[in-house]
Amino acid sequence: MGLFQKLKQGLARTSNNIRSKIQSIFQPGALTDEFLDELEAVLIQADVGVEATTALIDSLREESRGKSFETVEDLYRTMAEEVAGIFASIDAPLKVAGQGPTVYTMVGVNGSGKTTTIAKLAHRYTSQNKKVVLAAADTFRAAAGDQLEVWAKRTGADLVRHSHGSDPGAVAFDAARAAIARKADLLLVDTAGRLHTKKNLMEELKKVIRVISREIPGAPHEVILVIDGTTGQNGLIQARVFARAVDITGLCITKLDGSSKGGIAVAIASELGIPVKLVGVGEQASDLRDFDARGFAHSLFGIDQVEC
Ligand SMILES: Nc1nc2c(ncn2[C@@H]2O[C@H](COP(=O)(O)OP(=O)(O)O)[C@@H](O)[C@H]2O)c(=O)[nH]1
Ligand SMILES: [Mg+2]
Repeated sequence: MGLFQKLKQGLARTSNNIRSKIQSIFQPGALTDEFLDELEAVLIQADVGVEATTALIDSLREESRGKSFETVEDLYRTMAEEVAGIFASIDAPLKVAGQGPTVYTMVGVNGSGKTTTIAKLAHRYTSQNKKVVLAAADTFRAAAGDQLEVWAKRTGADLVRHSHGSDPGAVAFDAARAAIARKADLLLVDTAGRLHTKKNLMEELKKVIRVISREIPGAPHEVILVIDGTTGQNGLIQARVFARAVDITGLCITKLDGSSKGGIAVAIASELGIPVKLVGVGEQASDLRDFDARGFAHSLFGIDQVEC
């Protein structure tokens, strides 16, 4: 199955839900205020978030003035384009260093998919014959380093790790030095995600980022917040917490192959103005794709689209 099909299937529950609710209230013709109110509730329930929903409803109201929607499919298409527009307005591809290693740091709560996403990126870049170094800066979870080691071996990436419980800043330092010395193209930095000591975690992340930026000018080129696409509104709350502490440059929404609530991607992008850069659509190394705003938006409304 293609990655786009996996995404579409993963979003099927959300899109079916959205479609059946809209279908039940849709009447051909002009959009009434009553309909728009109900539509608002449908979007909120789909985790699109208050801010994005308000913006969508407002522009739909604007756009539909003097216009009539003959079929509900017309409406889905208009809405999908609007959602795509929210993403497109902040869209930015993964940044790459002009010279020296490009550094991507993954942050996010435990279980969101940071280590897996690093593995997928390692797979992507080693497949392109790039030299990749992984930094196991999640020293909190004993298994995290082991997990990364398995993926390093599998993908042919180098790994820099210290013993369990050691200073993540020191791992970042060694990894940055190693990436430069070995003329690596990519340095991918894994971090811890425990939230019960929120303050310490944020301080730790800041330190990791500080160390990297000191050792490699212009780095990290991306600080990617990894969000589990199945967590709904919790994802928005997590994004606010992380964005307050560190400068998040992009999002990776994972588990969009599962029973995800993809609406959360719209909510975060809209409220925090952070572009979605990557989506995870499975547990395999190849299950990662660059974010495609239109493809995603069309999938959210269950609109058939050719593979893109
Ligand atoms: N179905 C699916 N599972 C994923 C995806 N990304 C990560 N996972 C799974 O989510 C779990 C937690 O992932 P992990 O990378 O260890 O999260 P971390 O704690 O943030 O490092 C693992 O079982 C992964 O296999 C994805 O895109 N789709
Ligand atoms: Mg991990």
